[in-house]
Amino acid sequence: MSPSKDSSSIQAPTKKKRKVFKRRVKIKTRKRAQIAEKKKEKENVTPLVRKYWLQRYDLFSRYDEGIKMDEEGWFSVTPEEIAARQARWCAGAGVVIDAFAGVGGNAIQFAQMCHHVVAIDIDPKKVALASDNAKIYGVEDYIDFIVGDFFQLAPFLKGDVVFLSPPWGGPSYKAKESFTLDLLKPKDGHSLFQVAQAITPNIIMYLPRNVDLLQATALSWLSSPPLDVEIEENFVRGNSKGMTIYFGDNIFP
Ligand code: MGP
Ligand code: SAH
Repeated sequence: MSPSKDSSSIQAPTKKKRKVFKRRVKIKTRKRAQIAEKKKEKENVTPLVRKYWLQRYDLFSRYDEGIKMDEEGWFSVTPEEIAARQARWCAGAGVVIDAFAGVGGNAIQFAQMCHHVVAIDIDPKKVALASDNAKIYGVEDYIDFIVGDFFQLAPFLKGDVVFLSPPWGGPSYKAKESFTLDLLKPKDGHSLFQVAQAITPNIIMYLPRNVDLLQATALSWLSSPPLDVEIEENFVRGNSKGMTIYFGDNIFP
């Protein structure tokens, strides 16, 4: 007959053992949460978004700290290096109005180089994402986020620079041999420029790399005397991404 186990012989785990066990459970739980998060992230990466997801660290260098995007955000956000360059043009400016702020790629960079940013987007989800993203960069206190239509808000806005990166009609913009300003959404580039010009002559436009440059630079003639214009083609890792056109004098106190 085998001896039955006496309950009194089962020893309670020592304090040290309990600690080790607790730590193991904690690590396992954390790992499980990380796997679930990665799975969720991958699920959000639709076939359309995949190409942009692969460039995620060019879009936001601090992507892994919790940057959040939606589909339109993925294909529209200005890569960080380009956004930083655009912000440098108006370094030291008082108030920059980011009229189409999206998930915050530009607003975050303006907030790092200028005094204050008014970031507008018509889509409340974008504003929520941009606000969370701004926190990751520690600049949320320098940005006023507004959910609204830039065209309706414009008459009430005051600022030293207006930044315009409107929708280009999705990634299919490049199918056009020459992207004319009437293709910009929700209004043509001409109307958009006029609305911005009523706020300030210092306007930055981020446009497709196939934009009709003659047409875009001719916007400067809407002012008398015509505004100074600078054109810049923007590259990331040697690949052209867009054109930035700077109007006005970049003289900021
Ligand atoms: P892209 O041409 O769609 O991507 O956008 P990419 O990686 O250059 O792919 P390729 O196959 O053309 O080589 C290039 C950049 O344009 C993006 O990173 C965004 O900054 C910008 N962009 C693209 N779209 C569709 C928009 C848009 O609708 N609005 C704004 N403001 N920017 C856009
Ligand atoms: N520069 C941004 C991307 C802008 S994409 C970034 O780096 O993240 C263009 C944005 O314009 C979209 O988020 C879209 O919701 C917004 N939009 C479209 N129509 C608008 C309007 N009438 N007023 C304000 N925002 C608008």
